[in-house]
Amino acid sequence: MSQNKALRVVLATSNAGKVRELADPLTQFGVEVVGLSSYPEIGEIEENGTTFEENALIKARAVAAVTGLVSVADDSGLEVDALDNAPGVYSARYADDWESQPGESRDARNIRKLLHETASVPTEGRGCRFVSCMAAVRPDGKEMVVRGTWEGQLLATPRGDNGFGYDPIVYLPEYGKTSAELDPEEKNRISHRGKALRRIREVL
Ligand code: ITT
Repeated sequence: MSQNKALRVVLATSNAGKVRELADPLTQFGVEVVGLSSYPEIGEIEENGTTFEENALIKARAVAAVTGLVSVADDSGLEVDALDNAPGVYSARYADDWESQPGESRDARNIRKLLHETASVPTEGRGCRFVSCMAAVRPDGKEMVVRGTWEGQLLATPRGDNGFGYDPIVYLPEYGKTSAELDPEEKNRISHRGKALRRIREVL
């Protein structure tokens, strides 16, 4: 592998929110970041693992195999104490069994279902955490996976417009804000994804 090629990383995600949070810090680290849109032949990767680690490796392996480049994948989600850690690995697909309201995004439908399912949970039982497992796979087969977590409290009403996914309903008591009220740099400094990213960067 040439030195140039070793510093080129394909981000194995089609989630625009994750791309926003991962591309800049990796670029600042001197890595050339390539998006999945450069490889339309990869198509949808089936995430049939039962843990975040398994799914992150499934995505990173598939992309490294096709591209011949180092691949980084993030599998992440929200664990809610009162729901025995659901939606967990199913966070992206959580409300796919619910009908969308007119103009409602997938993220907004997920939030609507989660707030419905936790409507009767009192404040003291509303603990939750974001989890990000990040896998890096090299074309020579070397791989690693790391985990970052971020504890919060589930709100009953969404707040804030930044971020993506469940950000508007996850409250960080020590900041007095939801994850969607943090600016992107602040979120990256303290989030599950920021922590996992800093760990994986050390091995790239
Ligand atoms: P890729 O597999 O293409 O990366 P995806 O959205 O399907 O995209 P996941 O299977 O890892 O990715 O699902 C992650 C879901 O967890 C995501 O869609 C959000 O609903 C939620 N999530 C993860 N990180 C989050 C964050 O930082 N803020 C809010 N929600 C987050």
